[in-house]
Amino acid sequence: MEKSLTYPPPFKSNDNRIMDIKINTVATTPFDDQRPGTSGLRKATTTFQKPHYLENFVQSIFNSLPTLDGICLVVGGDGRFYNREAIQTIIRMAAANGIGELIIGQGGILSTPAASHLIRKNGTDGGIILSASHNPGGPDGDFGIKFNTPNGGPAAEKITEAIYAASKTISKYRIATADPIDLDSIGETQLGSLKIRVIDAVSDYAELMQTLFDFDLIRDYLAGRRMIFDAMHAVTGPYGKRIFEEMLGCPEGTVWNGEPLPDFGGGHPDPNLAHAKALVKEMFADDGPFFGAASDGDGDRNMVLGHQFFVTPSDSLAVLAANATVAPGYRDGIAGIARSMPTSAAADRVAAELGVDCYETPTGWKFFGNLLDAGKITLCGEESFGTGSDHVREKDGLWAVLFWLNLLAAKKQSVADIMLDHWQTYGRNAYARHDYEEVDSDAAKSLMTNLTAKLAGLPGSTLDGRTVAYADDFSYTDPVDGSVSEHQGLRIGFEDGSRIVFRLSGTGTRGATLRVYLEQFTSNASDYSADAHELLKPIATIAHQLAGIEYYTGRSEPSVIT
Ligand code: VG1
Ligand code: CO
Repeated sequence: MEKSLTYPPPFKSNDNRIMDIKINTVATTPFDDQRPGTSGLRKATTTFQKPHYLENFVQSIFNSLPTLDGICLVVGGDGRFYNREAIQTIIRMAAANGIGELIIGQGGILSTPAASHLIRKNGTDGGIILSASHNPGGPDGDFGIKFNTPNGGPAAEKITEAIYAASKTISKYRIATADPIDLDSIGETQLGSLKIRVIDAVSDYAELMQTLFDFDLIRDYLAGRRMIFDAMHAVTGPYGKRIFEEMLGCPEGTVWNGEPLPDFGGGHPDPNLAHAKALVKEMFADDGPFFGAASDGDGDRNMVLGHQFFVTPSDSLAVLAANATVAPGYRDGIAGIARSMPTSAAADRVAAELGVDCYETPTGWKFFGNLLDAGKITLCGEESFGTGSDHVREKDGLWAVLFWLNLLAAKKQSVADIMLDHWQTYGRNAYARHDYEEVDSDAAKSLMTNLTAKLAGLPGSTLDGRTVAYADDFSYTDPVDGSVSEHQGLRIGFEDGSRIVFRLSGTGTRGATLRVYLEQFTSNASDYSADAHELLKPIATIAHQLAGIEYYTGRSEPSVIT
């Protein structure tokens, strides 16, 4: 881990405001629903607004740390409704718990990858990220909170389980009485023994990007070409404006929806074909831009589009891996690749060609941390619009967009041509995810139980003309620390290279969300121009029948296809 700043960072005493505090110990009782999911604790905003709810969880995080004495944490969020209130609470609790310093993004804003970078760059003891990522925000939307460890990544399961355990026995929390801290002015404030440093949220991140990509090449290439970056009124607005419009010379207006809003402008800040509709329409217009991209609520997801062309996230990981050396940060090649289990095997084919290892992990970025820290992988990704590398320990939306721009500038080809070339070399893993949202939780569990019981009998049998090669309940043993994570999704693989995966979401907040992941490999050139959904129709039908989706959920169609 690089530590380019000294720690603790120098304290500028001429610029601080000193505020007195009174420390209170508040009696509380546990909530029974504070188990972090795929990515932190995510609940309806109204749940977080219940008296003691946020405080209990924050104190549970604190109670599970080895020490609090004088430690430094990064704090920031995606700007959604309740972000500022939550940060003020965390500040007062940090002051009362003997924490030494908080580094906070201006306005309480930090994208998830920028927070990860700040933790690493300043060598802090971790960070708290306030986000429900791609879930809608606002008083009727969702809120979330996540703890990241000193490597910059989401806490591993061992730690999230310790936080959960602490939340079940909590009886008191410590909080200071103090005036709200000004989060909008850059500078330092002293609150009792706690130093609060409000910093520019964008600069360090933008600097990091300049070390990884050839900004001069990209700037020259973009001159006279039109691209769009849709920040979806979420956290990447300020990052996108600085990087695309100020540093890379794109005209004003290149960044769409660039102002972070507490309710994301009423939208669903999830960068996919279903939720970034206006961008997709513009990209598919006859005179549409050559390149378009979008990011999610907290800036860790990305969607990449060419003119009249959509790149699946699984393909994006494979293409970036195959061409990594075009970018200065990856000029020496990559050590290995990891993908989450439901992500298509497109990256595996590239890894095999490059002669590097490819790891298959459970869903969620926390499972990449050990592999990245151990230097076993350089790139990693998920089918859910997440791509990243060892530059931070979170997925990184803008990083992926810049990587694509660097690639386009180096190859001087369209997005569609790059993708077609890739398929001609490696074959195509046609891919889609079908989500059944807000289904009855018990019905979803019954579906999974019933399907699990069928798995053992499937291998060797034939479903609609396809022979099942394997069927299992995915279990992962971390190659670095040996920890085992079970029940990570049901996989059914066929001899022809197609695959169906079933999982229940760990980020949804209402009922259950059933995710069905469909993959079909083809090396038949006539399939390269075909619609993925056409190619996947036969296995979608198998999935429906095998799991009894309509029987259990009452749904004949998914709510969202991505
Ligand atoms: C979803 C995605 C998963 C991703 C997670 C967090 O989880 O499927 O790949 O890591 O969201 O992404 P689940 O359990 O609902 O399938 V983010 O951008 O919401 O932090
Ligand atoms: Co996100």
